[in-house]
Amino acid sequence: MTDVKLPKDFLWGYATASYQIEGAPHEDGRADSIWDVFCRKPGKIADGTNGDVACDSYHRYKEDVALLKQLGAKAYRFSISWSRVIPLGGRNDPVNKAGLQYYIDLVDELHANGIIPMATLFHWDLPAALHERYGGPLNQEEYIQDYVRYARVIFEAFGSKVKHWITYNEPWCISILGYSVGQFAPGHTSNRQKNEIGDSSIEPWRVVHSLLVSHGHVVKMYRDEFKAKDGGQIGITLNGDWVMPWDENEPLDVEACERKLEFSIAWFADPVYKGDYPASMRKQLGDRLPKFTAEESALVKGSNDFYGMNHYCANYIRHKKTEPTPEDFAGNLDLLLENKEGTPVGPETQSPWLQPCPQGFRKLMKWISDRYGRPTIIVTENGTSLKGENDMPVEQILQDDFRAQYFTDYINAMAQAVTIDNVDCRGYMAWSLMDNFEWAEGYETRFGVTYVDYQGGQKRHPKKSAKTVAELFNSMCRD
Ligand code: GBH
Repeated sequence: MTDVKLPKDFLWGYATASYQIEGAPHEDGRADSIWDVFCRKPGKIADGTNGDVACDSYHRYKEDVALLKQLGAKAYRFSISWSRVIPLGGRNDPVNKAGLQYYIDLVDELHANGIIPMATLFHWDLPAALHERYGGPLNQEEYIQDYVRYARVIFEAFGSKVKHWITYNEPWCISILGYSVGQFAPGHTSNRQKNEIGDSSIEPWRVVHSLLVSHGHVVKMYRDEFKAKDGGQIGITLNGDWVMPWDENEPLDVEACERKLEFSIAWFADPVYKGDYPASMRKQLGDRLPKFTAEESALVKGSNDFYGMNHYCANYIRHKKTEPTPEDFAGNLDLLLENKEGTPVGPETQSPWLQPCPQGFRKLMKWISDRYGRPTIIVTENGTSLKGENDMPVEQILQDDFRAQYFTDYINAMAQAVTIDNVDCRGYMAWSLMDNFEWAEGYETRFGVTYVDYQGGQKRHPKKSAKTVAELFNSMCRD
């Protein structure tokens, strides 16, 4: 392998999210998020479970921090549950001191152990009250004011204790899975077999417009009122997988690859770096895609101090020969796991959408770097599930060679992007610190470098991959 290296002060560690790990949904005054409500609907979660206990991190955050320290992590990316801090969510609703204190204690514990906190304000768990009150991000005007007030409460409470802020985790998932496909909370969709509520042709585009403009407002507030004294950085985290033409000799498949990146990544990143949605989206969606007012565009443009990049895998892309349907969100193309010759993207995992393709990571980093003028990138998630892991005996789970290999290949690909392609990447958070509630897949799918014994009191046992990750960074991060 090429001799790759990373900057000595490269920030590496692990990521989690509130609803996936905390449990204690109603303790100390927390109120429901849309995920608490969604999990109660029959048939929505594969194994019928929910986040009521999860990893019990609300009670075990000290164990989590000790674990991070044991694994050698330099940073920890966690998310804050809005309805723990402001149970009813709104700008005139009371702040829940006990809920806020949980995150302050967590951050203090991280600092006491020399671990840098990175906080996400919103990882999908919208307060249920705001969804009921006015439809959450479907109502741009109401939603923005509530989100900005929530962010203000957080920034005021943490001051300079947190220097890395993420406004949103994966607006694509919030919007498409929550308001088009209906696979995630709040489950809106045009598919009447799944839900009586929703319009997949309109809602996802509106939701994202609200998210982007609210992100812009929060970043402006942070820069105007907090940045000078608190010295932090703020950005949005976007998911995005690599693309390869199904038939590499078919120019229309090659073109569709670019369109897929625009519909899944540039949908957000173009407004953030260039001030408007991509032309390919305007062309297909017409007036269903909201328009930025001059004021909104100016607010959103330039609103990233860093690009938060979540990345897992790749897909083969085949153009469609028919006109796009009103529900289409991908750019009128098929996402496939095999190319024309029948070659798979990579080996199978427990997640039907995830087949590893490490070189795709390097290529996508370069694509982002080129399109957006070499932004600073922090990889805020990367990781894999493992086929059949949940059914293996514990000794075998702890020997997760497949995951260790995934991290070896992906971290090397990232280091190549930095060393060879001159990509400005300064951090990497593996997903995830530990097995946790994998949303609609429940607990059957594990993503952790640490095994969580759900039947045995949520005890944590590091897997082999945790050691691999530390070894990789310890050898790569040097002058
Ligand atoms: C991340 O999203 C999440 O941030 C994290 O909470 C989660 O636990 C982790 O992944 C592992 O899943 O079903 O074919 O429409 C990952 C990005 C993008 C992965 C959408 C699943 C579904 C594609 N996700 N993708 S499909």
